[in-house]
Amino acid sequence: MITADQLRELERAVGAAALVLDDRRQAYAADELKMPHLPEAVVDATTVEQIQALMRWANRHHVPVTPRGAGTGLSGGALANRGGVVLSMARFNRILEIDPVNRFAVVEPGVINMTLQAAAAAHGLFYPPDPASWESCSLGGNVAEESGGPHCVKYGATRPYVLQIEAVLPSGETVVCGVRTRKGVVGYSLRDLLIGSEGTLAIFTKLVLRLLPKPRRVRTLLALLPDLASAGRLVTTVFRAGLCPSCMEFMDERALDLVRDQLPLALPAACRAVVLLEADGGEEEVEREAELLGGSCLDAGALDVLVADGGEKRERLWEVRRRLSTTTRERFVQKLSEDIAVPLDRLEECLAASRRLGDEAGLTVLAYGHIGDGNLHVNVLSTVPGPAENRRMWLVVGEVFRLAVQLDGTISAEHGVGCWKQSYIGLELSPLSQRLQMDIKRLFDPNNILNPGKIFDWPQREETGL
Ligand code: 2HG
Ligand code: ZN
Repeated sequence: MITADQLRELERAVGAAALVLDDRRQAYAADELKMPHLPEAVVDATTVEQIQALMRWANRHHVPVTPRGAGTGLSGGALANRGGVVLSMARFNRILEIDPVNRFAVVEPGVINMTLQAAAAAHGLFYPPDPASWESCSLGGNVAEESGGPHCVKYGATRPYVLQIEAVLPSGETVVCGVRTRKGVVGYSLRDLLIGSEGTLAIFTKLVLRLLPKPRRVRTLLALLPDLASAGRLVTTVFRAGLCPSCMEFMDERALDLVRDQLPLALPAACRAVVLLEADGGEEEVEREAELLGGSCLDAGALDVLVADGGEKRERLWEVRRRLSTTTRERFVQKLSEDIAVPLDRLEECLAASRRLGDEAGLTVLAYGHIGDGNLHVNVLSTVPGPAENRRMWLVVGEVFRLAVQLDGTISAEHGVGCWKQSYIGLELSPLSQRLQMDIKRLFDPNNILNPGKIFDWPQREETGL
C-alpha cells in the first residue's frame, strides 16, 4: 500500500495534474486479458522528466510501476497485478518526423499503429507490423510485446523495424539503444533486449522505426478448403513452391461458423476452412505471384479460390478476420486464447491434435490465425461460467502448450507471457535460460519495481527483498 506521505511526495515529483487517484483509475485497470487490477495511482505522464521523477520515487519506496500504452495487450502486460502505480504513456502521442530518405519515422510510444501507417503512406512509405488491433494499439506496446500480425509472413514482426529506442531505466536514468543507420554492430544489442521485454526493463520515450516503400499493388485470394488438413498442406505447398505471400490467414470451420453471415462472399457448405492470401509488390510481380498462389491452393486440395481484389470485399474480409478475437469473446462466456506457433511442416499435426484435445475434454476448441507463420490462435471456449469450468479450460490450454513444444514450437508467438503464461515458460525455457534472463532483469531493475510479476514467477517482494 502506498502511504499518504508517499503520495504527497509523488505529487510533488510528477505534479498534481499528472496524478490520478480517483475513479478515473478504473480506465487503467484492465487490458484485453479482461482480468482487472485497479492501480493505487495512475501517472498520466507528458514529459520524460516526470517519468524519471516517478522512477526515482518508486525506487526510494519500492513501489511497483507498470507502464501502459493503449491497453490492447492479451497477456496482461499492462496490468498492475502487484499493485502500485500505472504509468500511462498515452499522451506521448506525437509523430516527430518522417524521414523519406533515411526511411524512418521518429515517434513517441503512444502513437497508434494505424496513425503511423497513414502518415507513412502519405510519403509513399509503409510500416508493415499490423496487429489485429492496429486501429487502437500503440507503437510502444507493439515494441514492448514484439507484436506480430498478418504481414509478418513476408515482412517479419515488429523487431526488424526498430532502429533505435530512447528509454528511461528503472533507476530514472535515460538511455539510447540502437542506431539511426541501417546497420550498426557496436556492443551488445540492448535495443534487441528491450524489444519484447514486456515493459519489464525500461520505459520507452521515443522510437525510431524503419519504413519500407509502399507496395504498389495488392491482390487478395480466398482459398476455400474442404477440411483442416488441407490448410496445413496449403502452407507447405506454397512455401515448397518458393512463393512469398504477404499475408496468409486461416480460419477453421468453427471460427467460420461464427462469421459466415458477415462475410461478403457466400461459402459453399463443403467449405470447412479458409485461408486468406495476399500478394503484394509491383504490377506484374503481383499478377504472377497471385496466379502461382492460386495454383498452389488448388494443388493442396482447395475446392475453389476466389479473388477478392480491392475495395469493399477485401475490406470486409479483413474486418471480419480482425474482429474474430472480439467475436469469440462476445459469443462465449469464457475464452482462453493462445498464440502458439509450430514449424510449418507440423501444422497439420498441430491442428488435428489441438482439436482432439478440446473434443476429449468436451470443450469448444477452435483455431484461426497467421498460418503462414505457423502461428495459431487456439481458442478454448465455453458457454458455461464459473471457476470450475475455467479450471477445465486451463487443463486443455496446458495440453496445447505441451503439444506446441513437443512439435518444436513455442507457447507464445505474439502476445507475450505477461501474467498469464508464467507457470508454463519452463516447458520452453531451460532453468539456465530462465536464470540468465532473471539476472538481466536484476541488473536493470535491482529492486524489481518496473512491472514486477510479469514473464517470470517472481516471488512476492516481502519474501525475497526483490
Ligand atoms: C488476432 O490475430 C489477435 O486476431 C488476437 O492476435 C487473437 O484473441 C485472439 O485469439
Ligand atoms: Zn494474432
